[in-house]
Amino acid sequence: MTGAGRAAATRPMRVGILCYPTYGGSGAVATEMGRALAEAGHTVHLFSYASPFRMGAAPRGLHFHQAEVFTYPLFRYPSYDLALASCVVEVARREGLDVLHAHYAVPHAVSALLARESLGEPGPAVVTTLHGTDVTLVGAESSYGPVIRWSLSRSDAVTAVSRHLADATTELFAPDAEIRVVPNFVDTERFRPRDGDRGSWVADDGPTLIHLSNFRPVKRPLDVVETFARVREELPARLVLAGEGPELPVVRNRVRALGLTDSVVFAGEVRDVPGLLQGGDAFLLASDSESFGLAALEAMACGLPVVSTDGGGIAELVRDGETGLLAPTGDVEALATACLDVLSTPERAAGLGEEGRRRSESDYAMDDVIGLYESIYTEVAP
Ligand code: GMT
Repeated sequence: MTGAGRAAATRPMRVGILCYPTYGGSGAVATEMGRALAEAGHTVHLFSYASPFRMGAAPRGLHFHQAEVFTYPLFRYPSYDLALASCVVEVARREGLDVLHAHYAVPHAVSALLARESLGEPGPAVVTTLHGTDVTLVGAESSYGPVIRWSLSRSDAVTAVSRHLADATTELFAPDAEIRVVPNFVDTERFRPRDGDRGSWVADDGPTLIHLSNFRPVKRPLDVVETFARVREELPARLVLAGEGPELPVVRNRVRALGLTDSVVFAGEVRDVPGLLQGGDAFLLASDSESFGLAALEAMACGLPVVSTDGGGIAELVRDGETGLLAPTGDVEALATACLDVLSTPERAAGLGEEGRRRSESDYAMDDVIGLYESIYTEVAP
């Protein structure tokens, strides 16, 4: 069953979701949650600095609010955190909110807590979902650590998208809060194996590898290109690079330098992600670390075998030899061998892809995971 038409598992609630609007997993999860909750009969207010990239046409019950940052000559660093908190307060006073759900701790958990404090008792409950670099990079390597720890301790519930991330958070922050694991989810009705037409990404003369990311350094997109260069020595394959991000210019240069221009497609920020994935034969991820790897789950739901590095929580999702093949981070030779294995053996690819699809339905179905969040909301909301 998809979110459309699904009945709320709990009493209808008024939920505020704070998230990033940009191309990336946490914004995608938050927006799709908002849609699913609204379709189930809850009233959802989505807060961000721009309309989230997966927003589309909002269903009844889903409202978007843009936090406007106030600038003044004295402010060298205008505060988005305050703008967001103020926007939430204004909507909560007007509409009433039972729960504030912060996706990505920085600054959303802090803004949600500030809004609650401003609203006074009883105020909405605050649920914080950790997605990855809010803990592993921003939290660990910046000066924000003490404030992140405080925000986790003051949230009514804290969730992490994988066991690995929950453990890393406990180790780094020792927060005064239980961290529950609630994995990401996929809409298995929309993300499903192709049923015939493979779309326009397909190579006529060989298999297609897909990579989808926000091209940040943590994704190691140059390793994707280096892996593909080795694959290309053996097979007339094509690589589709979907997404935008800071590393893209370097990636383009490397593709040119390796003479791969004719076999690499730069697809940009693709809206039809299921359509993109359905056109591929395997999905490739070379990240330093992924707390979860949402794009890999979406690929699994579309029946693609996943070839990935094994850093972070990815091995919880991609089972080596069952739903994909894993290699150590940075080992482009091993990644290329794994790609060649799946691309040149269709039966092997089909077996891994079928098991990936099955696991996406059994362990990561949207309704089941949204149901987990609904029970957390009822547990903590006043
Ligand atoms: O943490 C980030 O880099 C940003 C975030 C995002 O917005 O894309 O990605 C993280 O959250 C996703 C959704 O939960 C996970 O699928 C990604 O694995 C995770 N990224 C990293 O851990 C690098």
